[in-house]
Amino acid sequence: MAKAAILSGLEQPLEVRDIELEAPHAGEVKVRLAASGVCHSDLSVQNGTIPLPTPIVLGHEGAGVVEEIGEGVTTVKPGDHVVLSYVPQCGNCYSCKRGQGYMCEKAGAAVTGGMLDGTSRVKDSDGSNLFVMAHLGTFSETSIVPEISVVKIDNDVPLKLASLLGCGVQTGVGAALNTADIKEGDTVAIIGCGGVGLNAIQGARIAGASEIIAVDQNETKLQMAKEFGATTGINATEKDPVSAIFDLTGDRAGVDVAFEVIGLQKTIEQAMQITRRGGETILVGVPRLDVNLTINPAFQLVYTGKTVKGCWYGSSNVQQSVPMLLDLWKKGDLKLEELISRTISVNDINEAFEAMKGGEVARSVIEY
Ligand code: PAD
Ligand code: ZN
Repeated sequence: MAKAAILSGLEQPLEVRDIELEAPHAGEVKVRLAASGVCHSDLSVQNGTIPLPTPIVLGHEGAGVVEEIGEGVTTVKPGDHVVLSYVPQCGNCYSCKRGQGYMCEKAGAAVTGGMLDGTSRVKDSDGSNLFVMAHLGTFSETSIVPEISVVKIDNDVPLKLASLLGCGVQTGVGAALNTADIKEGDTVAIIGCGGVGLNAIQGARIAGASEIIAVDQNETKLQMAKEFGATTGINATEKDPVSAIFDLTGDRAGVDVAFEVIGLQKTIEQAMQITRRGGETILVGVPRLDVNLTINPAFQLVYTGKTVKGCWYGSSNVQQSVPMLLDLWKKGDLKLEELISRTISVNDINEAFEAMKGGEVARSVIEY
């Protein structure tokens, strides 16, 4: 039995109650969660931006301790500390073998809300099956997850900090280090400085960008952005970010790399506009499925030599990037503690969603 936060339908508040878990099947692992970050993508399932079946245990950014392993599991054993990856990475498929673990062919099954074979390991209090987000469902004290969704880490890393590597840090830092091609001395802009955007900012700093322009509509976020490495902040409620960035970049008319980390049509268009000729636009925010762009290919892509790139999970291969990120943290180059605005109990999940809607927090982290 485990206490979990369940979404029963669109726009419903989450309900916290006990669930029952089966033993892990072959190739699966039972993990006792220590912590789970609350990401905007969880909220996006609740409001329908990311369509997933319900009733579902949300949460996809977690870390914990392996409690039990299923048949054939070799990479972890009970007692191991692990970060959960919201993208399973098998290491053997076409994408994984080409260094694109974030596009692993096993990952498509996540839309079913089940395990890799589509079936459920979790039952509600009335005995009916529950779905889980991203094969994980980290808003639960305990979870059954695929072996290929766990990354073993050293036992001395605080699990509360490690949980953030499961999504926000991996995605944001990876967007800057892997998806984008930031060169030493580049000027970059980040539109949206929440839990993911702040990590794109610190990733850009690590990649050697010399000017980092942060755009948000919340003054607290712009303050945080500066702590994470932004050199300039633009409050989008006070100034039009596009003309402000044209003013800042002079004849170049835009930044070398622009990141959109919200998922709105308007801010995606802004990110494309503020990208200089020959520069890159990196789309990280997850838009609603009905958002469409009108692109003039001659002026916006061909004559201007611009690239627009989608970023899924920071284009990360987790077995390599998790230890790399922890090394950066140990050296003091990567901020993790500073991302945690609030530590909460799973019972406070709806308040955490409200705080996220209000733009008040970088990350709320549930501690179990
Ligand atoms: P968040 O809610 O913590 O941050 C969003 C930020 O955007 C907040 O600081 C807001 O104040 C700010 N904001 C909102 N509207 C505007 C606006 N019009 N102009 C300027 N600023 C604005 O979210 P998050 O950082 O957890 O997630 C951000 C997005 O990234 C979200 O769409 C999420 O689903 C997506 C995501 N993508 C991946 C991926 O792999 N691509 C992974 C994880 C999250
Ligand atoms: Zn996320």
